[in-house]
Amino acid sequence: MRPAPNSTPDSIDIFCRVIDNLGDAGVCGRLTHQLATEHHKTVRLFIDQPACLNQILPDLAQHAAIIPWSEALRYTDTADLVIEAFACDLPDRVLTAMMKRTIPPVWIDLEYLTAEKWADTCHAIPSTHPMTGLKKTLFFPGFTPLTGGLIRERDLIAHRNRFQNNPQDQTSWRQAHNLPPPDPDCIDGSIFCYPGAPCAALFDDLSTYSRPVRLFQPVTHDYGQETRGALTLYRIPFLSQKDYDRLLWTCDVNFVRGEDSFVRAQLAGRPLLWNIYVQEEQAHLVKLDAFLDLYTTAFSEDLRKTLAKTFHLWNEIHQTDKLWRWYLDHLQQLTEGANRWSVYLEMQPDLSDRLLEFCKTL
Ligand code: TRH
Repeated sequence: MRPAPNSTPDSIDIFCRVIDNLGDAGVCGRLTHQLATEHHKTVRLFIDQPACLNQILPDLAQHAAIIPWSEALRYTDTADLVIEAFACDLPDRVLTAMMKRTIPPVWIDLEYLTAEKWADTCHAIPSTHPMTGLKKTLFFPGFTPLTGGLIRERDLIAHRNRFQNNPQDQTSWRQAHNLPPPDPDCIDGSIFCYPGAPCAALFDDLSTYSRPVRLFQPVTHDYGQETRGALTLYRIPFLSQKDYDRLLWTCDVNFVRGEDSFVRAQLAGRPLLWNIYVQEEQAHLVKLDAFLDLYTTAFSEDLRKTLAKTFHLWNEIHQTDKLWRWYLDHLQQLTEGANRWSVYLEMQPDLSDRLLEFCKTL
């Protein structure tokens, strides 16, 4: 039975099919973890590639059931809340079980993140599923109070602040990952991007920078270290999500991609450069500009324009323009802007709270 109005669901099923890379599993695993550990819900994550979670969320199975997608074909009991992530198409068996309940579960279609304005109006819109007559509601993560918000663990910002204000903690963490300690003479960055990003132009430019630059790049093989002029690139083993946060927190600038690392970099309160996931008909560029419009609202006009250009350069493979040095020259202003943005996000309820609040309204 679904819980009475004004209460939140006790049990939650999340369905996820991995399209590519780690983002879909990363988002669903993170949400599963938070709903189980902070909200004390009974959560089952049905996922077609459970192995993706081993490295990024090694302790998830201690808190929630991780169930291979094939098991959904034997699905009988639905949870109070069913989350279909990224329109992954629930198996017929699941739809049948949902229809069989006297009071059907709350069915949420958790969508991809966008800063586009329409997300404000399309968020939380219900529709009737044509085949089953069940009600399904679109849930759009986003940056404004009118959207579904962003995943942000309850203590994340307190942990981040403690870590960022404690050089010893940062040094110990770095030592454990074979990274050099923080050094005020150096600029440290993390880098996680798609193969299409213009890394060659970036590395060229940074190798002649006026200060040493150290870039830390999590990779799955070919670990090692390479120095070219002012730039040293450290290829380190891929991290868990928890450690990846610490990497973002300890760096002066973070190159991130996709969706989840992009959000975590914003919550790190440090400047970022976003390598956006390419979509058909250049739809991703509209998404990129929508984000920049919001993110740079409080920046000076000059900074705003050049920052937007830098973000665009980072998304064009054949780019040879050299704006990276400009970026590093303006790190202080960019850090102030990144902090303001993080505070703006911190003031809003996170996605899990909005999701559970939404269930109460039904
Ligand atoms: O991996 P991504 O490119 O993921 C996605 C998918 O491609 C998806 O299909 C697409 O729709 C979406 O992007 C927009 O990038 P993302 O979203 O940043 O996910 C990476 C995950 O990996 C995230 O949860 C953070 C995690 N991670 C670690 O845990 N450790 C690491 O060392 C790194 C670099 C990342």
